[in-house]
Amino acid sequence: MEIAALFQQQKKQLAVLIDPDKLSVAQLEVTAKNAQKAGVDFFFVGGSLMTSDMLYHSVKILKEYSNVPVVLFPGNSYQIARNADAILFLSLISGRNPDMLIGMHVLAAPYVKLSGLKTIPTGYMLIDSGKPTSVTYMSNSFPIPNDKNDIAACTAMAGEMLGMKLIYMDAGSGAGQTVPEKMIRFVKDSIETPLIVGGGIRTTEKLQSVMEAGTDIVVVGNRFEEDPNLIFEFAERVKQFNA
Ligand code: 1GP
Repeated sequence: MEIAALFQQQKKQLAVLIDPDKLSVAQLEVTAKNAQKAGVDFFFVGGSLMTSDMLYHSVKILKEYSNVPVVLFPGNSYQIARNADAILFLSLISGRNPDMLIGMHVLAAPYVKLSGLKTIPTGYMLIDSGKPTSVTYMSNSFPIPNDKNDIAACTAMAGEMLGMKLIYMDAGSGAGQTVPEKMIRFVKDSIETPLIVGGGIRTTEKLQSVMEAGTDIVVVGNRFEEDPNLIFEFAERVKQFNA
């Protein structure tokens, strides 16, 4: 199946977020093997700031130890690795920073084209999680207040009308508060586009409740960095939900 079509399935899916700065080669191997065995749907690879120059190598290791599709989730225009399967071509539609809406994209476009990566236009929305996160700081943008469901829904609708193929609501990596279920439901009811939610999801109970609220693709990063064996439990919960 074409990678873009993998995102359009009528079932819940799990994405494991890999921050190449944070995982050693040994940890990457374990994570890749566990994800493969557990039947995880995607790896998302990226971060708001990357200092290690490990992006290409991390993708290589993930692909060596698994068949799970590897999708770049870039924090800026430098995060392009041609050995991945696709790139979320993210526009930060919750913010009003022109660089994050279009500027970085112009810089990245020729390199993305040369890389041959499949691009998946994604409307990226930051949702306030109570305190500043790396991504709000690095993107120089305000997140959507987490009780403003109407703003979130209208932003997602506008993204969809602009042609985005995915909407990604993110509370930010390591967020203390996840995107509220009420907001997820509100947004989900306003769009047809598959909805990705991530940031601060640490338990299978939370995974369950964000799926019940309407999330199509759940992203988990930090919790699996701490314990890659939890991938099995989380993937099992997604499978049970789809059964
Ligand atoms: C952040 O949505 C991701 O961009 C995942 O967040 O690392 O908190 O799981 P966590």
